[in-house]
Amino acid sequence: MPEQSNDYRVVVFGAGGVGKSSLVLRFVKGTFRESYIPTIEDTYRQFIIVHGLLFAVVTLSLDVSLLI
Ligand SMILES: Nc1nc2c(ncn2[C@@H]2O[C@H](COP(=O)(O)OP(=O)(O)OP(=O)(O)O)[C@@H](O)[C@H]2O)c(=O)[nH]1
Ligand SMILES: [Mg+2]
Repeated sequence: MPEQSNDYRVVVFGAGGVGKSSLVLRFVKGTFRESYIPTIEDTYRQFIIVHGLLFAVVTLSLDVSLLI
C-alpha cells in the first residue's frame, strides 16, 4: 500500500481584485495588506495540525492571463 501523503494543494480561483491573495496571506501569515498589487504568480506553503496530524498545505495562485 502506498504511503499516505499529508501534502495538499489548494488553488484559488476568482476575478481580479476580489481578495484571493488577501485570503491566502491571512491564512499563511496572519496579515492584511491595504494596497492592491495584482498577482503574477505566488506559491505558499503552510503546515497545520488537525486532530494531532501534521498537514502541509501548498497554495498556488496564478494570473490566468499568463495561461491563455
Ligand atoms: N475592505 C476589504 N478590502 C479587501 C478585502 N479583501 C481584499 N481587500 C482589498 O482588495 C484589494 C485586492 O485584494 P487582493 O487580495 O490583492 O485581490 P486578488 O484577488 O488577489 O487580485 P489579483 O491577484 O489581481 O487577481 C486589496 O487592496 C485588498 O486590500 C476585504 O475583505 N475587505
Ligand atoms: Mg492576487
